[in-house]
Amino acid sequence: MTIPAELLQRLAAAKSVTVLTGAGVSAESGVPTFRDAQTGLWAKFSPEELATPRAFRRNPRLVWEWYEWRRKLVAEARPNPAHLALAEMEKFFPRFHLITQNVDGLHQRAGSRRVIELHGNIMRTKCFDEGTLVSSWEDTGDVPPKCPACGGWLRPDVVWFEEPMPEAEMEQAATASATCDVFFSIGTSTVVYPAAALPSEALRSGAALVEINPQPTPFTAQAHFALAGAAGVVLPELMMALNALRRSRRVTTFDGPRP
Ligand code: BV8
Repeated sequence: MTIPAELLQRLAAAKSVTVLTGAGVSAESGVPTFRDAQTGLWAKFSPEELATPRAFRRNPRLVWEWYEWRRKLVAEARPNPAHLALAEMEKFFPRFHLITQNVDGLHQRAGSRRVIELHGNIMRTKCFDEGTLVSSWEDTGDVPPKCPACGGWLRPDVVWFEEPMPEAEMEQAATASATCDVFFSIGTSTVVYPAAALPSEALRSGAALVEINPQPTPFTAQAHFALAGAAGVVLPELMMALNALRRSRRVTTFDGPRP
């Protein structure tokens, strides 16, 4: 895919870039997206049916086991070229924010150092009743395991549907979306709110919206640049083109401390 010259120019002049990623960025690592049909044991459930407090209260074992299955899959997954390109992109701009809806931690494993996890992280566990993080517990054979402090159920440290968003992360994400020159929406169907409102925030503040997704989304028509391709293909090409531009124009690494 050829990266539009105008996009390269915008990026070469950009002082602040914000990226929002969704499950599509991890698709090439073998982590199923939410749009992918669930398979095997989980074929008859939709993620929206399982990722809620109600589902957990109704059948804690089922929900816990779904997350155990996903945790094992994520632990065996490796960051793909999309994650690696975004880790490189972080160093390219004076101000760069990476906001992710993903809970797999693959951005961090690819080397991204500052990641705003809007929906938590599947590799962390917390007490369902107290909300406190729990890093180890006795294997009593209970499924879900019990909180060592209060005896309540343990659960994954992710934001379920109809649960409130983490305030600090949401505030950081909203500010990063409202103060950037270029906003990338990558690998997300942009249907889950309030994350899906961030591209609108960026557009309202005058940022150029770049979408990278093989499929159209509700934002494709509003995007200044809609790159219809896989993130693992488009992002490495984008970084190669940006580096070539920098070499050709001897655009030095942006001076000034990264905030
Ligand atoms: C909230 C963590 C308010 C868990 C997730 C009633 C009450 C309260 C709220 C609501 C309500 N009714 C509706 C809502 C709002 C609700 C919502 O938006 N629902 C949707 C279904 C309409 N939102 C919430 O509930 C949020 N909380 O509003 O709180 C509140 C306030 C006070 C008190 C109480 C409540 C919380 C939402 C967070 C849910 N948690 N994940 C877990 O992972 O198990 S959401 C989860 O689904 C993801 O994190 C992500 O956000 C979303 C899936 O979206 P995507 O990441 O985009 O993935 P998807 O599969 O959809 O798309 C993949 C895309 O990639 C596709 O476009 C595909 O084309 C593309 N692709 C594929 N391959 C590639 C690719 N792209 C590039 N390269 C490739 N190779």
